[in-house]
Amino acid sequence: MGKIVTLNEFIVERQKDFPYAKGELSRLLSAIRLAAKVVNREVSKAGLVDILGAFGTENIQGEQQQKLDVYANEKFIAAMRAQGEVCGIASEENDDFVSFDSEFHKNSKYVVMIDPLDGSSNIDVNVSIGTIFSIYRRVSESGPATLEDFLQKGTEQIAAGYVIYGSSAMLVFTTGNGVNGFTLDPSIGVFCLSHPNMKVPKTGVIYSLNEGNYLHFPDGVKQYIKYCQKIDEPTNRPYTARYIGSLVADFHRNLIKGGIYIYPSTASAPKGKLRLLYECNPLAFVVEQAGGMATDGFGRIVEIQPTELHQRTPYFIGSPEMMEKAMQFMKEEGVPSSQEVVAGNDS
Ligand code: P6P
Repeated sequence: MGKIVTLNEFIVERQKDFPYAKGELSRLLSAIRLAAKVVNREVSKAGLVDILGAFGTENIQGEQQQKLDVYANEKFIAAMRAQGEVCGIASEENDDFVSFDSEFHKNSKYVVMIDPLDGSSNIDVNVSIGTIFSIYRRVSESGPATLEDFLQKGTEQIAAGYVIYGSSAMLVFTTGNGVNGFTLDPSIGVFCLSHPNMKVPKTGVIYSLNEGNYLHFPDGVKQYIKYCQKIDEPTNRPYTARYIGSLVADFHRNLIKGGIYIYPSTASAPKGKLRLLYECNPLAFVVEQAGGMATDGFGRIVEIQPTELHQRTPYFIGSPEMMEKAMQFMKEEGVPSSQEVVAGNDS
C-alpha cells in the first residue's frame, strides 16, 4: 500500500486545478466532508437508534420524508451555512432554495444544490444510499441568493460529486479535472484517496432500470431492453440486469464496472422521475469527466436550461458505447412531443 493521501492533502496538492481564490475549494469540500461524516455516523447505526421510519412530513415531491433524510438535510445546510463560501443552497428536501442572508454570506461566491439522502426509502432495509451535490458560482452580484443562481445549466458546474453510504463510505467528486474517489477510514475519521483518476469502462454488461414500468416505457427503451436480452456471444449478450433502486449505488457500481442506468419517462412520471439540478447534473458532470455520457435520451443532460428548481428529466447515464446504442434506439423512435431536443445536440 503506497503513501496514504488524505482528502485534505489531495485538495491542497490540486489547488492549482481549481482557479479560485486559494483555499476556497478546500473550504467548500470540507463542509461536504464534515456533513458526510456526521450523516455516515447516523446511517451506520440506523437500526439502533430511533432515527428510522417516516418523519410524518412530505417533501415537495410528495414523498414521505424519512427521519434520516431530514437529519441529513439539516446537517448539510448547517455545514454550508457555517463554512461561509456559499450564499445559498437548493435541496430536494426544501420546497424553495435557502438563502444565507447575513453580513457573513453577502459576498459569498457559490451556491450548492443537493439531494441530501437519495434512495432514502431504502434506509429501513439497509440498502446503500447516498448524497449527491453540485457547486456553482453565483450569477447574482452579492446579497441574498436568487433563483437565477440555481437555474444554471449543468455545464456551469465548478464541482460535483456524491457520497455513497455503503459497505464503506466513499466521497467521489470532480472539479473538472478528472474524477477521484476517497474512502472513509472510520478508525481515524479521514477520507483517504482510494480510487484515483476514475474512468468508466467504455462498455459493460450491466443494464439498470425498473422493468416493472416496461409497459409504459418509450418504444426506444423497450427496443434497447430487447437488445440487452438478445443472445449474441460476440457482444457478451444477454447482459445482466442489476437495479438496486438507489441511484447512487447503481451509478457507483456502473462507474466502476461499466454499465448503463436508465430512468425514462413512464406513465406516472411523464418527464422522468429524477431531478435535473441535484441528481442528474452532478452525476452527469462526474460521468463525463470519467469518459462516460449522460443524456435525456437525445441530448446532453448538462445542456438542458433549467426552468424550475425541482424539474425532472428522463435520464440515461453510463458507459459511452452502451449509451450510443441506447440513444440509437431512442433516435429511431423519434423525440416525443413532451421533450424538446436539447439545444446544441448534434446527434
Ligand atoms: P423506482 C430513489 O427514490 C430514486 O430517486 C433513485 O435513487 C432510484 O434509482 C429511483 O428513485 C428508484 O425509483 O421508481 O424504480 O422505485
